[in-house]
Amino acid sequence: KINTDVDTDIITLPRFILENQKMHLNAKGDFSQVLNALQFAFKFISQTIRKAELINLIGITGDMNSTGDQQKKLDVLGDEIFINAMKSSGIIKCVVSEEQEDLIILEGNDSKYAVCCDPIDGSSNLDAGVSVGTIVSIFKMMPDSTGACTDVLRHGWEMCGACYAMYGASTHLMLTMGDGIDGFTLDNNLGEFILTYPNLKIPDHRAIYSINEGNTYYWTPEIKSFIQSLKEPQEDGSDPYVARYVGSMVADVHRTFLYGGLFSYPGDSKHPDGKLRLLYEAFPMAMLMEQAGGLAVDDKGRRILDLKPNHIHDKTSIWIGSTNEVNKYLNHIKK
Ligand code: P6P
Repeated sequence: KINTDVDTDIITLPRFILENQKMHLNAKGDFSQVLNALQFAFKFISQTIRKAELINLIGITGDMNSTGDQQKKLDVLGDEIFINAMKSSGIIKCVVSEEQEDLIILEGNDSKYAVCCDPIDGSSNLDAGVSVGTIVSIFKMMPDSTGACTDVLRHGWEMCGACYAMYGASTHLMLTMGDGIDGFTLDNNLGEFILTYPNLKIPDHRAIYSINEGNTYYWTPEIKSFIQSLKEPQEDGSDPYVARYVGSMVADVHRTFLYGGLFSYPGDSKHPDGKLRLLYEAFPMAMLMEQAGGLAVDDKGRRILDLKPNHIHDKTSIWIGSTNEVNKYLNHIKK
């Protein structure tokens, strides 16, 4: 007798994409092609990372990447896997990658979509077995463009989609196409992402703050006093906040989606614009967070999605998470 409480009607990502496409009457299937290319890249990177220790990929290549970080072999491989997958879509013309100094134009592809990514975000933690991830923003190209920076140097609200994959104990995928967010988990036996967090909403409050306190000395007085205020009993009598910081943005923001709370990488006297990149870290996480019912602003309180980069590797400060928690920061800087 077979265990009958097993769900036999699972929703795989391909099925989810197809059902979503049918809901958009004028959809020709192009966006579905973009998502299929992305999901292949995530599966391939996931498998490569998990084998990496075995085929000894982790180690320093000795090269420096465009952002000056010491480049690890896996960064290079993740970047190559991602770019090849985008090329295979046939309709992604431009790719921005943290690992590439300049925008990449994919010859032979139709000029329909531009994709920006951090192929392996948090890779400096990889050797320690910490979860890393791939973060992606998607723009529909300008109508008459054949591929140029103007296709991606746009406001965050112009994105048509955003997603991240997190390579942890399991491989998770959070995806938005502008109508809520949905979470998937990779079933390695099926080789498919399965819908596990349909229409995810972030809790509107949670006393968890996530920030690198090693930078305290370099923060502005306002940020120092705000973080200090979270460590004391709150005005409503509730306990001081809990601190949680992994040091891998995907891991810290993924926890924030599931538990609620506040993640921040603020600017400081060493890095006035913070450390995180606007196009392929802050923008995608901000779109996903707003679609999940949260907020994302910079140190000055400006909505991340209203910002517009001047250069493809521009950085921004960021405060992102539950509405009540981000509003606490906004109220503090208004004082
Ligand atoms: P710090 C990882 O290197 C990363 O780009 C993000 O994933 C992470 O949030 C941040 O940098 C951590 O930076 O200065 O706290 O080590």
